[in-house]
Amino acid sequence: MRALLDTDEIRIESWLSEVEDRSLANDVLDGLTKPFKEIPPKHFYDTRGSELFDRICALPEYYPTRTELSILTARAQEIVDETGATELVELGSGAADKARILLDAMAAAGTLERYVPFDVSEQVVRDAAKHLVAEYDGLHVHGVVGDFERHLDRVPPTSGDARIVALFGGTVGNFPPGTRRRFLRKVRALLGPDDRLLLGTDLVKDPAVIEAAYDDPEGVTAEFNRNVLHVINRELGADFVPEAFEHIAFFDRQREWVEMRLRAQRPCSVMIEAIGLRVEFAAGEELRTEISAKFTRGRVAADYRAAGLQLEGWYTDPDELFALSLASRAA
Ligand code: SAH
Ligand code: AVI
Repeated sequence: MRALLDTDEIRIESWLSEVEDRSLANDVLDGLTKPFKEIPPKHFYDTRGSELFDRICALPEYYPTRTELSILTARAQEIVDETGATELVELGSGAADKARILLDAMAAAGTLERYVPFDVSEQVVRDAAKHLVAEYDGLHVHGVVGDFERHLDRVPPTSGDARIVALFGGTVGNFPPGTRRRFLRKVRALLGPDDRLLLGTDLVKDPAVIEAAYDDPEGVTAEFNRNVLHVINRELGADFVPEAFEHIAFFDRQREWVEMRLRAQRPCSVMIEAIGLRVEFAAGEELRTEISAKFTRGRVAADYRAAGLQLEGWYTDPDELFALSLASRAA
């Protein structure tokens, strides 16, 4: 562990070590030598990737962010009053815009003590910590820079009072179904009897609406998608030509998830120096970079049951585009 910052109000620690962290190298070696090439979506989020994601959130086609914000605005006080939470742990915290709504409600209830942003991107954790301590009197921020698939047990122990562990944005849909349930089981281990999980899930709807959200005319999502190639070039000394790859996004109606892919527009031979790997792409060959599962209430409840959690609250918008749900440890 590296302590990145330690003051009266802010502590930030990183569990990502530059020397030992072989995660990108391993994922690239495994993913690009499979018969169907694939890279997990966590590698989108360097500083540029996080900025591109923030631009996606402001696009008119990308309904999840503004819809989740509206649900949260309507329900935050009720959720905080019901849970009595003094602490918010946010996994994949990003710009922390959604956290602010809950922190406002906790401040209004007079319970606000601590915010724990957890993200793989050091910059977003640092920025959130700096801004939030300036905005909320007496707030302590304990930031964790890490991979929530590997470092969830590094979330600091609860202060003893109730806490909310939140995962917003529909990020849980970026895990394949089996991994998703294992992840939720690990999240369960963070919850004491009075703690609650607050989970954002994008809902199944008209495929045209979903596909538009993942293929905007400005090309911001395309640039976000190609960013993973920039990351591999920089971090692993590769020579991808990102512009040679076309952004693809489609809704798989059977699996009810969106897939983002990058399609080679011509044959490409790519050298990845750091792992001594040459990879060939045929013209038209695709690399899967993300799945984004869409949910029904039944699917969320079933995932909770499989992970030892129980659904306690379901909050949605009038058009049922997106849902927030509250869960506790099952008895
Ligand atoms: N919660 C925000 C951001 C969602 S984007 C919102 O709802 O708008 C997903 C966030 O999760 C990004 O900030 C990204 O850096 C982070 N993330 C993705 N994979 C991660 C991982 N494996 N471990 C930790 N953080 C991760
Ligand atoms: C972070 N995650 C929930 C986003 C999603 O919608 O699956 C990432 C994203 N991919 C393309 N646009 C946004």
